[in-house]
Amino acid sequence: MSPVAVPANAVGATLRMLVEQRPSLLWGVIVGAGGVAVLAAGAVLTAWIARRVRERLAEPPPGERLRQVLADHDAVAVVMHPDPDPDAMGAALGVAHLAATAGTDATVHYPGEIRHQENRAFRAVLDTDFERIERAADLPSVPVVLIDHNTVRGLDDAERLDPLAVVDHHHGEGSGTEFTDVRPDYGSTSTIVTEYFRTLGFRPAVEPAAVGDIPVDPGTSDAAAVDPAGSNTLPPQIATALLCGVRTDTADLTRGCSPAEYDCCAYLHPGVDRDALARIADPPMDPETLEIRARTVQERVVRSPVAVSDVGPVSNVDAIPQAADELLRLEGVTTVAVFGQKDGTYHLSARSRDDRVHVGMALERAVDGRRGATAGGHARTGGGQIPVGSRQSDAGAAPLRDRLFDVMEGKLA
Ligand SMILES: [Mn+2]
Repeated sequence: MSPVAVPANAVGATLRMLVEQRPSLLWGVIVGAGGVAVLAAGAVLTAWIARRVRERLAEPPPGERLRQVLADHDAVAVVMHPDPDPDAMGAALGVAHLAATAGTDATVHYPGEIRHQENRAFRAVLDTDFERIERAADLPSVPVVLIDHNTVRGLDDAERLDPLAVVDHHHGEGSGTEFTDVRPDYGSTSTIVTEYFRTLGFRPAVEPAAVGDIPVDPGTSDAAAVDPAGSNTLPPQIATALLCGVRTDTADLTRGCSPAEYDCCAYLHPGVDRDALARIADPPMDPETLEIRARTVQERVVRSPVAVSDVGPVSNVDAIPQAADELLRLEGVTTVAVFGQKDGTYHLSARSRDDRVHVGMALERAVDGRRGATAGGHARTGGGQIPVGSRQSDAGAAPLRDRLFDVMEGKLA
């Protein structure tokens, strides 16, 4: 006899007893069970109706909403930040293309300068048409889309601008009047824009594979059977630009990456112009930049693990942060500061891979109380400018170097 037989028999016996002695109670149980079943069915039906209603009311994905917002205007101005890097440029080109597919004219603008050799290579290789502006008043009088930053920077009359839309991956309070998509957990703005194309059903146009490339298998690729002139085709220029953006902002998928960056690269891969990508990733360097990098190494003063280097007069201040990156590669060194002089100002750049040093705060302390000086930054990177004529630097570069050592070594609280 199995163990469950006893209770089963007991239940059976109880039921028989009920049927014989209290038939009305049994009917009560049957009617009650029927009622519960009807209620349950009603609940399932209600949940189904509620889900359908929610689906109908649900917001469309961000890419669709942005395309709708863009489509509502004849023209828009896409605005990048004052130091347009491949992420800003790639995402801006992407949004301009999205606008074009929605029948909206889009122009791309930037304050500041495109200086870094990789940024210049991007502009030249991808044959972009970006327009430099100095004031918001220089923009055409059409709604503005802010890319890769969320509050207007680098324009004196920034308060004139009230952006229609904002797409960015930096922390901040900025927003657009009709569309805001700010995702600080993403590695780049280009990732976000790539997601728009993907969710809207765009497919990268397959680029003819270069010699030695792994051929794209149309059977497994998102890019299968794409009509290159089709409206849902992502042109190679845009796919390549977006991939460049992801690459540089994440240091080749090694820094600040989310799974979205990997998905984005896989999606773009078949449509990327690999020759253009290589030319942008490894552009020729102008002689001065290379010389400043060499001088940074030669002129370094090391008090392990801190190194400081004074590179003297420079004409291209953009080489200084690159020189700081270079110096940080030195074995035994985890924190560096590099400075050079241009037009009566010290330009300063610092880096650290030591968690005990907050570079931005250290630089703020280094320039504290110096008239006309500005400095700051993040935990690992920072920069600043100090007028050469100011009190501290009157005596030359040596006191500045000593002070940098002190703040980097944590001697000045
Ligand atoms: Mn970015």
